[in-house]
Amino acid sequence: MTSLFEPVQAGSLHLSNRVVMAPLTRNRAPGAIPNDLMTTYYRQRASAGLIVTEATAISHQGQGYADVPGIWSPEQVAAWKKVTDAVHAEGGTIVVQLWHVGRVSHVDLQPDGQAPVAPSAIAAKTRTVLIQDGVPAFVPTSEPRALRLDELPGIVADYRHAARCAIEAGFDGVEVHGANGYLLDQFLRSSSNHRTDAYGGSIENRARLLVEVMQAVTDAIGGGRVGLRLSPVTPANDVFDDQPQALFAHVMDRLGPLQLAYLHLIEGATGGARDHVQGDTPLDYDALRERYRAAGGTGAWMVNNGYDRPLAEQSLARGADLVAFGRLFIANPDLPRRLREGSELNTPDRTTFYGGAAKGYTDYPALTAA
Ligand code: 8OZ
Repeated sequence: MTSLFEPVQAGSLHLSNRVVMAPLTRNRAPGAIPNDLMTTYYRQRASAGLIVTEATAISHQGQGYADVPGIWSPEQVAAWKKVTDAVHAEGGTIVVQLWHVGRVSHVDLQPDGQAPVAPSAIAAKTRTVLIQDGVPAFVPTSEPRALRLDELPGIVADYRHAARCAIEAGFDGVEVHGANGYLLDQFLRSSSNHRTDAYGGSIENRARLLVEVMQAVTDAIGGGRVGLRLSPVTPANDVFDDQPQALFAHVMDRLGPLQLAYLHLIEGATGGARDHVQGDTPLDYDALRERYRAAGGTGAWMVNNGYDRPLAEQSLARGADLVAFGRLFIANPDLPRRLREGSELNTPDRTTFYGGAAKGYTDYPALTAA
């Protein structure tokens, strides 16, 4: 039986174990630039088989929350280089999650206070975080405008540019954020995409932008260094689709040939019920994996959402290759060791998840030696 603590190859990435640190938004990068505190935080977690960084904006337009980092400028690349060097010095592997929030933004976070962009001019019934008078404030997202057809090549180019920046910054690869109701997911799902051009309507059309982005990023840095996160039935950020099985089966068909490093599936509602149902039937994730394999997909299969060790082992036995842990990694910098030894786990403190400084970020204790 495969163990969580065995090495695995994911495309070009050689991972020392199967315990992945999930992407976690922490809002501690003022000015969208990584800093020394973040370097410490990631270094502390380098024993993960793979670290996926917090969601990181590919452009100013892709920003949707206060104090999240970006990866499009030379200054950001130089700052991320300190993070990747620190993780590599500890023997870790790290990819950056490439993010465009689409409509999940606020005019205060956008270039020149413009409206956020989306497939269609439909507001998300969701909130984002601004920093007002130094404190985080949850505010409704702004009304978006629909992207023009002639703007879509620029979006693809922004992903390509960010992927190149990632390699320059020393990352081992990238994970494209195709989940949780952000831009690429807004294009995929029928509730947020009412376009009547080649990027809306049929499943094939709604998947077009995602496929173009994956092709561009893969061409730029090699498929073996590229992962993708999907959340086929999540209601996060107000997205819905009535035929998720068919939609994501088509996505699997298109991803198979790209020879990606991995696919990262959030099962159910993000951070919520694993058996959340959206659309016609409960989603069959095993069928999606089989479809991906049938399409020639050789990437590792990563699962996420509310995992503990027993559930992770069950999932490996069913065919998963990697398991991503979120909240447990916030509170346990040495999570792989704790899972392996069956040690007690520190409890994450929700009040310090988003924003702030070292408290609830770099001050969770690791076990002492031996
Ligand atoms: C929590 C808060 C803000 C953003 C996601 C990037 O859901 C996020 C996110 C999570 O993928």
